[in-house]
Amino acid sequence: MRVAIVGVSGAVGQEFLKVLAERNFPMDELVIFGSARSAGRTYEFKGKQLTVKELKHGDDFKDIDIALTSAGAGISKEYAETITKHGAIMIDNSSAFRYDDDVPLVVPEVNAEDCLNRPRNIIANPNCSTIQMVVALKPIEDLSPIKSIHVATYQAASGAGAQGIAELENQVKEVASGEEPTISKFPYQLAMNIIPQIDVFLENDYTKEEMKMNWETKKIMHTEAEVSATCVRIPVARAHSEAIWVETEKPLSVEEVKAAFEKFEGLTVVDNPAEKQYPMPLFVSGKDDVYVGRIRKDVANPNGITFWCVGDQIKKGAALNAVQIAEWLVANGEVK
Ligand code: 2RA
Repeated sequence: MRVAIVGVSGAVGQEFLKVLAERNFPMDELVIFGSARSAGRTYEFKGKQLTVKELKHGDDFKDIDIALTSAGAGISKEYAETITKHGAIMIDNSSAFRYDDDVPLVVPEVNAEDCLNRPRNIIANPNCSTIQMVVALKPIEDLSPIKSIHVATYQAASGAGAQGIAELENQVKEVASGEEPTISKFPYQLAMNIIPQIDVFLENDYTKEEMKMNWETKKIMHTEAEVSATCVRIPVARAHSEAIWVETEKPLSVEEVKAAFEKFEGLTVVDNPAEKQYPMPLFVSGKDDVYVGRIRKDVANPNGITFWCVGDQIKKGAALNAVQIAEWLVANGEVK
């Protein structure tokens, strides 16, 4: 088993290294690729130094079984053929192929079997804000079909990559010392502020990030239920939070939803209002599971349940989900 990481120097690329090591992913060799700029750098993996190879067209993927790619949609589109032409399965973290009918979009806890139908040998990793939401929606859908979803997100700086986290950290220092904050990745100062815009605005006045939550949820959950999202960037380093309102066909009790959450693989329930216990990004950062809490009946809707959901954006929102897809492929004999 030979695994490749493409885009190893980015925030998600670095997390691939950590997650593969943490989970002791079964492989004989790991090959790491990056841009011309990062070629030659070395990164440690399980006590060994690996050197970044420059990503080029050619036959470097000839003996690769699984390629975990996170170098942006442009690079994914340009190199998909190079990566997959000898049989490697490309698990792509970018938005390049998410909406293509012949590319499955997968969150293993929800729709792992969709991996089996991959005519181009590409599997897409969904957007981070969608991944954590569908992990929480699936056990509800299993109790009663979901009719509609409303969500307000509180998204961390890490969604804009390593440079996003660095920009927030710099701004915090700049603001604290009375300097003018440096703005580059985000449309406005993020420190001491929140920004109700992630990605560009579309014709319907939702942002692309908001509509991704709609399009991707439908594809992953095989549902027609609409998702109406408001996505907001907040000054937190690396875990996204979401307030979610779900309307189901039949009314559900808090107890049955909580029990379903507790049984569901990949979810951890922290919900004890009396002791002020609920998930928060500070404590969920670095964790594998998606955390849920504040579970209650929606007072504005007899068929509604509302709850709070927090997930590490770089882990379950990106690197971990991709590695879990790879693990599923191995466990199900899909990697020759
Ligand atoms: C963000 N969801 O948080 C995006 C990253 N894919 O900016």
